[in-house]
This record gives sequence, structure tokens and C-alpha cells, in this order.
Amino acid sequence: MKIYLNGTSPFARLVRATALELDLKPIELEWVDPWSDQPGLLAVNPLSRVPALQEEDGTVLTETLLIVRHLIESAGHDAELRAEDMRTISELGVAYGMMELAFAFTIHKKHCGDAGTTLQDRRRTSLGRGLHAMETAVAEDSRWSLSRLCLWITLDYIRFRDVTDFRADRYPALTALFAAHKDRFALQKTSFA
Ligand SMILES: N[C@@H](CCC(=O)N[C@@H](CS)C(=O)NCC(=O)O)C(=O)O
Repeated sequence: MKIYLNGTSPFARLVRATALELDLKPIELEWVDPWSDQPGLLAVNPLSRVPALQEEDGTVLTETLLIVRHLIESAGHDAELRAEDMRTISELGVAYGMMELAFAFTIHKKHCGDAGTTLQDRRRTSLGRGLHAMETAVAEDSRWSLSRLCLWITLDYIRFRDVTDFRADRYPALTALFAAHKDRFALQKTSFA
């Protein structure tokens, strides 16, 4: 198996971290720049996006959550990820949506600077609501799961790209979750670069 990825994609990090959490046999890493339409990436994904996963038989999967689902199915177990749990699946939708918002905010800022404030403000407001919802959920139950893995990477991406103010006094449960898992092998090994 081979993953096409780059070092700053939160989506690719979620795929790679999931594989590590599942203790899958090492997956070949193909580092690419999705923004420059490289022929090698275009050959597997006409949309020139990462992550893309290529199986031994040549089959290619794209879209993070589809790849993650496939990895969990092929592992035959989900370790601590609780991927079958409805609460995890429900929360994963919000955590993944927050990842999309943080990424869209970053790319918009990179390409359009300060233009489009209405859209950017809306993204930040939605992200803030997501953070509050996750703060409540984590305060109720702080167990690790696939949604928490996605949430952790999103929080780290928000920090990495300075997307929005993430104050410890405002989000104590999220801050505690972030600190509790920062040394996790799957997260250490995949840090943004
Ligand atoms: N919905 C996709 C998002 C993937 C995505 O947007 N990847 C970015 C990197 S973080 C990318 O490759 N962008 C290049 C482009 O859009 O041209 C997923 O879940 O995998």
C-alpha cells in the first residue's frame, strides 16, 4: 500500500495516523505537492489532491473518510478507535467538518489575503461553534476514538496555521485532551512539517 501525501495536509495526517493507530504494516509514503499538478499524483487522482491510497493491485481510494474506513476494514479490528460506535461516527462528522473549515480558511487566506471576509468570518464562527460542541462532548467523556483522533489533528492544525484563538481557559476539556495525547506515537510520528 502507498499513500500520496504532503507534510501539511491535516487530511493526509488523519489517514496516516489511523494506519499507525491500527498498527498496520508499514505503508509506503509518496511525498507530493498536490498544488503543482504533478504527473505522478494526477496518474492516481485526477483531482490532484492528497491523500490518495493506492492498493497493491493498483486500486486507488481518495477522500479521507473513505480511506480511513477501508483501513479499519482491512485491519479487521479498530484498536481503541471505536469506529463502530454511533457516538464516534456522529462526532466524526463534526470533527472532520471542522478540519475542512480550518483548511478552507487557511487556503483562502493564502490565496486571497484579506479579501472575502464575510466567508472567512462565517468559517471562523462555525469553527467556534464546533469547538464549543466538542468541548462539551469531551468534558462528558474523554475517551480516545477515531473522532478524537480527527479532533486532535484539527486542533493541532488550528494551532499550526493560527486559524483562530484557542484559549485554554475557554476550552479546558479540549486543552486537557490535547495535552493527554500529544505524545501518542501516531501523532508524534506524523507531526506537521
Ligand atoms: N475532502 C478531501 C480533501 C482533501 C484536500 O483538500 N486535500 C488538499 C491538501 S490538504 C489538497 O490536496 N489540495 C490540492 C488542491 O485542491 O488542488 C479529503 O477528505 O480527502
